[in-house]
Amino acid sequence: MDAVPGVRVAFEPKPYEPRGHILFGTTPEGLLLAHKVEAMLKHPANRKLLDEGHALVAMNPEVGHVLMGFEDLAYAYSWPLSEGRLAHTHWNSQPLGNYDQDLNVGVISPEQTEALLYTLKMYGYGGYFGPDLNPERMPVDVALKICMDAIRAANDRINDLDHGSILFATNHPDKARGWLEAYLVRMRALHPDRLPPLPPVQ
Ligand SMILES: [Mn+2]
Repeated sequence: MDAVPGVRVAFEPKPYEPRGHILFGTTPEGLLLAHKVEAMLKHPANRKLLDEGHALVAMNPEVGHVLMGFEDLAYAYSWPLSEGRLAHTHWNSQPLGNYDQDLNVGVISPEQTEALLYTLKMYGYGGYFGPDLNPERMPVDVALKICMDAIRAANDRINDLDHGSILFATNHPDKARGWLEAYLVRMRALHPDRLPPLPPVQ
């Protein structure tokens, strides 16, 4: 990086496959690598950018890789966000562990997709959403359209939530026991009016 100063790089950890264990395979390890590499940079142009608070080693976590490593999706992305190191995002879905499946967004654990989107929203993430797919039994263009639709639909669900009440319930659990869980059940229901009404918090 000192040979070509001023270029920001993004690191995408993957815990294993094809190797049994890959160095810096998890999100926290990727952040440790970022700090170690930046501490080694000497070129004045790089030092100036670092002194101004820019991150030069950023990250591009992939949903599937994060879940291969049994990390919690929303928490995993929140750390690079908190350090201004989320340069890009790779989207797909994946069971915990297993091989790198690159399934379409939201095929597995769609609520995890929404939890991640909520975290990105709270940090004001304005970067790219890169589908990283290996579609099964369908052409690539069909898979891409489905994934972009899945992200748009999940984002709509997130944006429609009652954020004031969610923050109140999160900050005052003693005054909102079970409220958030019951609320999210209703917000995911096709016909919430068929469920018993949920009293508002406060
Ligand atoms: Mn990827």
